[in-house]
Amino acid sequence: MSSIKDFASHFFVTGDPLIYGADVSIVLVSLAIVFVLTYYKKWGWLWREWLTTVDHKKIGIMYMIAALLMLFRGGVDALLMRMQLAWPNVHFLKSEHYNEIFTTHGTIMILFMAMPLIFAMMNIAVPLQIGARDVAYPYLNAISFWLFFFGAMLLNLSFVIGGSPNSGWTAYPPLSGLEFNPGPGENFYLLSLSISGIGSLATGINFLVTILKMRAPGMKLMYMPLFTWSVLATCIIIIIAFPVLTVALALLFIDRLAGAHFFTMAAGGNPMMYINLFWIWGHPEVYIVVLPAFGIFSEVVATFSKKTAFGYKSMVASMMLISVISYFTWLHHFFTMGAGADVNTFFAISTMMIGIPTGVKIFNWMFTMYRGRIRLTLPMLWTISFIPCFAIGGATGVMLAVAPADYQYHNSYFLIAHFHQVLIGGVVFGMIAGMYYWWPKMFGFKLDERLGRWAFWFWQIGFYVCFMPQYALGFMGMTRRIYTYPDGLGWGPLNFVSTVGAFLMGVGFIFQVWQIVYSIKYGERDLTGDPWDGRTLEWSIPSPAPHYNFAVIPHVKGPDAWWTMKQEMKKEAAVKVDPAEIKPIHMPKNSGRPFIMSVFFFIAGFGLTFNWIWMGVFGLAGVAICLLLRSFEYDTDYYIPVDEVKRTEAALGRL
Ligand code: HEM
Ligand SMILES: [Cu+2]
Repeated sequence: MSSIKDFASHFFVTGDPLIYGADVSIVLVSLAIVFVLTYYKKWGWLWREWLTTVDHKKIGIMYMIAALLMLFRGGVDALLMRMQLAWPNVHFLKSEHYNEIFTTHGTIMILFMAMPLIFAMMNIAVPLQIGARDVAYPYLNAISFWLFFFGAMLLNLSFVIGGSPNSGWTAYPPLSGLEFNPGPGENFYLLSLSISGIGSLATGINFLVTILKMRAPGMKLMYMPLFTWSVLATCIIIIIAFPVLTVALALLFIDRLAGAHFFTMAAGGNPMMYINLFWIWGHPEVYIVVLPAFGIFSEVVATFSKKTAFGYKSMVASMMLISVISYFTWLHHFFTMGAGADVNTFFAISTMMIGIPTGVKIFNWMFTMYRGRIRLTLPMLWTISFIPCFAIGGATGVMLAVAPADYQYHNSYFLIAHFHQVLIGGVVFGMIAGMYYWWPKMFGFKLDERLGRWAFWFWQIGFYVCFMPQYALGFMGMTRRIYTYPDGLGWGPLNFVSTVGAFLMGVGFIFQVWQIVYSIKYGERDLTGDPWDGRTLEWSIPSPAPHYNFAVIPHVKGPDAWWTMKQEMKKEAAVKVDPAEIKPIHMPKNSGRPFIMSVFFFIAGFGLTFNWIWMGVFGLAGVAICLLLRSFEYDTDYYIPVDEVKRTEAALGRL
């Protein structure tokens, strides 16, 4: 009995009411899901329609749902931290617990919220924008999604089983090494990021090939919508950056599992090596998440100003430039670690240079709006609010890039305020704009404007109330990653204000949940397929798109393909499909293997986290078998007959 208890207390996290609460809610939510699925007999539907799907639109929706759940989890972490810091000498969270929370918050927000959210938008929009029927490798696309999903689940599990990582989202050794950090926490971090990282790399390759190879006839590169361009730039960064991360994580894991010394001074290794590798990925990573947001803003501004994007070519050039320069800035993350004046100067200048193309883009968005017929819809509101927010974030970024001054700001709350300003103002606002913009395309109805405006204002006001005081706190000497502070430093009031702001954003999020639930019932249906009077091809087909997307692949004659088609003929005529042109459509078949293979990855990751080699081997063997089976599979695709396409299109009023 006592040995069981011993084992269980090593295995399950105990001793904290918050964690018992989480245990209970995990069990309850799981039971509720199982009950609902069984009661409504939905298991078969779930498996056939979703878990085995290779349709990019459904994969995009699953990414979006998972990312919003992770935004909730990361947001709860954020609120817990802000509660802890609201007054001096609070003892709500223990120091150890605070460390775990800022670690999981950062990790989840960047890797399991921002990344999947951009993958969601890519999946939902890119194939439609370029007139394709799917991505280049639909089966691989499903694998990418499930690897991300199970990677995220692995990290989330650490909260109740084994214990969370606690050395920050950057996991610098030696703190994250075995000597100072025994136990499974860091292993959870390393393995979950590795598993989902494979998926991200595959997504980068998949979309690069899709954009280069799958465009509709006539769509030259310079005719592509700006969102597609932003994804192309992003994919290039992903393909170069992610392998570096994987190597860094693998080496650190080998240090921990097998006692190697890549990053331990003692036996000839060097922690600086890890720090370099991490940021060679980490800096480009921030552009991986922000460039697609730039793409979304470009689409939204053009659509809701009724104008072609101003300075298309300079937009493209600036994105490509950013994707290159972002590789030469990584060292600004450790100006204070002794690289010397020359090296610091190089990286200070390269960092500041990124401001130039970014500034070009900001001016282009403003010139697009200038004299445009602006409609203040929800996507447009979020886009307009992004501009000042990102301008301030960019300015404080340039302040941080002044190497000697960074000795003052380094690891202070000034930095915390800066990166939240660009990550929330850029990435989160951008993805929310994209979500509102493409929502009718995904689901066939619009999200309610009135509730959306409440959400918007709560988010906006909350944002500034939360983060502006933090710049001041940074100047007052408050450092990051401290779990409490003494009275008498004058930090109390500003921290309290900041916490209030965080909760206002929380209210904004609740409004959005309400907005979605409300709109499912009462949202305005989109019967035209083109609710915003759009400019790009995704608006030329019905909402939601039939699963083959285009009954007849369009011919593209210039930029803003759909807009020109609408100009040339009446809109009713433009959406009509010529029955003579319909041919059988070649589509990939669904497959359960991406899901099953990712479960094996999860098992391997879980086993290795606890150093249970047998379980790791078992999981990896499962992965190998899945791969092997796939290579002997020939029955992977099928044709949709012409009749069926005709029937579908007729039902949608397109024939
Ligand atoms: C929604 C409102 C948010 C609030 C109130 C918030 C709050 C916080 C707080 C209090 C910290 C810890 C600071 C410290 O003690 O050192 C933190 C750290 C961090 N946050 Fe957020 N956050 C929010 C959203 C986000 C988003 C959207 C992202 C990324 C896309 C993000 C990324 C990070 C990262 C990377 C860290 C650093 C973690 C570390 O030091 O290891 N946060 N945040
Ligand atoms: Cu950086």
